Amino acid sequence: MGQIPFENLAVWGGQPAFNHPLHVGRPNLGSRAQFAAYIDAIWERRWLTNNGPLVQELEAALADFLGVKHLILVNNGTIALEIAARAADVTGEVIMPSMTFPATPHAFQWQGIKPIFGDITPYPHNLDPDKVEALITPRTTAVVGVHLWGIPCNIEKLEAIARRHHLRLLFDAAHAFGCSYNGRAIGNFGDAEIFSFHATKFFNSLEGGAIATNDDQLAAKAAAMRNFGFTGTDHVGFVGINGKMDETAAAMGLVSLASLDHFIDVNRRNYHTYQQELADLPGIRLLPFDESQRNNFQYIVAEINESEAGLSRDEMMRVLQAENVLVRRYFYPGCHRGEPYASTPGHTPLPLPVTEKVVDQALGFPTGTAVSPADIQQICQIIRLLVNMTPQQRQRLSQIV
Ligand code: T4K
Repeated sequence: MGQIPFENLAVWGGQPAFNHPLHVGRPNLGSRAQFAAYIDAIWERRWLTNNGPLVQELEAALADFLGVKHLILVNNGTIALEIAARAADVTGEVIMPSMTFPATPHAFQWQGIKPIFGDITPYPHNLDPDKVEALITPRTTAVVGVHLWGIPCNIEKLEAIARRHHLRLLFDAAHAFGCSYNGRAIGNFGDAEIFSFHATKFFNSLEGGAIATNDDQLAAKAAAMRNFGFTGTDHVGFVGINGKMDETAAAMGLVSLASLDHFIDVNRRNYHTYQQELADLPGIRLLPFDESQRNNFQYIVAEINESEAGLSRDEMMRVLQAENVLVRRYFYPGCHRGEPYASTPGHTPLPLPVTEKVVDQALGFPTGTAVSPADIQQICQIIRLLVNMTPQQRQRLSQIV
């Protein structure tokens, strides 16, 4: 692969390095023929939704895969969080990180439960358990940990806090399907964990999500709540919502499940390629995975330290995007800076210094089955070029991006 001359960077108006966009979150696709066969069968059966046979088949397969007692499929990860919160009787205030996708706080705020943002640790980018207790008030009923980038929270410490203060413990495991903690599959921790199977997740059901729990009572409530609260024909036991997954989504989930190992192998290969290519570059810190555990490697995130790399995360992002490398500043600027949390008091009672730093440094890179090792080598060549700029080149670049 040829070295790209500085003069040829697309920010100066030249041809982008890639003639098609490389996305973060480009969907992984399994067998099209298998999907078509499922669709034919759906047609034949005329059973489209409302706990159809494919939903039941996928539920059983996923519960078995995770070794969890109950897995309740729903139509997306946000609804999974909303239902899990209600089924666990969460009210008042709930402590969670700000460093997450807005779906996490919104799922609670939407039902009048106040998100209280706590800081994260520098690594992993998850709720810092040592800063949780200072946020507990008489109104607190739950802690929500987010396994960001699929890297598990410090579950033991969060469990101890929840036990000590009689709080519910939920995990937003939207990124962590297929990952493990101390050898046990994510999905088995806290009162419940939720997954997202959105198109951009490495394992997708078009749109979709799930609640996983080993608590029989919580599971029964959640299953009823996703279907308007029906606990039997003509009998409504709880307030409910329409959270049902339809048969086409379940078909896609089954197709994705058949290719799960392949998707993880590709993600692992891509991660190792980035690791190898970026290892010696100053100021670029690829977030590591603990390879003694199971990982899905679906989010490739690096922290860009401006003083060491010689350019800021945002400058790097603009150069790469001009090259058609659609890197993302997940999750800039942090939920606490978005509405309604920024302008209603009390959501951020304590400063979030680590979050503030991470939201300014984190950059997500393209991966998945639509990205090849050669693509990654080329992306990393551009990054190398940027990190090795002369002071004059640096100055020129800073005037344009
Ligand atoms: N908790 C956490 C921690 C989450 O990250 C999420 C969702 C949730 C809860 C809620 O789960 P869901 O209710 O969504 O099931 C995307 C996803 O929409 C969202 O599911 C995900 N997290 C989040 C991290 O990423 P955006 O706003 O970044 O999506 P968008 O449209 O910019 O797409 C991302 C990239 O993927 C783009 O470069 C385009 C590409 N793409 C996307 C789609 C949908 C494709 O190439 N093909 C496609 O079909 O939120």
